[in-house]
Amino acid sequence: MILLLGTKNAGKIRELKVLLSDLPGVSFLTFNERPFSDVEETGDTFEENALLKARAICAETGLPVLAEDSGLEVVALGGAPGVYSARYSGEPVDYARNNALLLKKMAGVADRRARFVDVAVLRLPDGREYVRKGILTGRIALAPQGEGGFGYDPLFIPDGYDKTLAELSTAEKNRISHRARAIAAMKEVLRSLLPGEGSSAARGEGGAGPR
Ligand code: ITT
Repeated sequence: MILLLGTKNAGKIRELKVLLSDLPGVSFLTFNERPFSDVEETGDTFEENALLKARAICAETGLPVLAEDSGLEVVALGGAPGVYSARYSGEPVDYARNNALLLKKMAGVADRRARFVDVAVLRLPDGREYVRKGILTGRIALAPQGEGGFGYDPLFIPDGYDKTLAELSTAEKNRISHRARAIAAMKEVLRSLLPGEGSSAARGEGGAGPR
């Protein structure tokens, strides 16, 4: 199976390639090998936006597409920046400016609970769709720390850690992240779709149904 990664975000592509590296029988194309148009993210939820991206890129390319929408939800900010995470401080996307705005909004706020959410969608050219979600809970740091990862990683301390995601190695982030969790579930679907495999995950046995 050839699968197109339906994202233009370099940080996501870097992580997805590692997370998906142990899937024999599936080869991956990125935007670099098979370019596609930008998709307007007009949905109110991560799931709606992930579906919009997967459907549009699949329709444009005729390829199976794995797209995702992800972001940060901060409890004290009523779930913001949420689906606006990438462009929280305006266009063009600027991670340092987003982090500065988040810190400003969180100045003096004692409740620093937050979570990362990732909704992955696999869309096949015949119209089948699979949706899988991953969550990572944690808290917002008082100042940016670390150089790794991307986006809000320098400000996000996962539960059970005293370091930000940007201070963890890629391998450590990939063991716990919202993206890793969504992709682990999607890998079960992919494995079941490959010839010669049972299709229980794709059929939805064990609560992992198609959408
Ligand atoms: P595509 O739509 O092309 O995939 P995008 O960057 O626009 O790229 P999203 O709309 O899903 O993707 O926005 C994701 C944003 O959420 C991203 O820009 C970061 O600000 C934040 N984010 C998501 N996952 C993250 C992670 O693992 N670490 C840090 N920030 C993350």
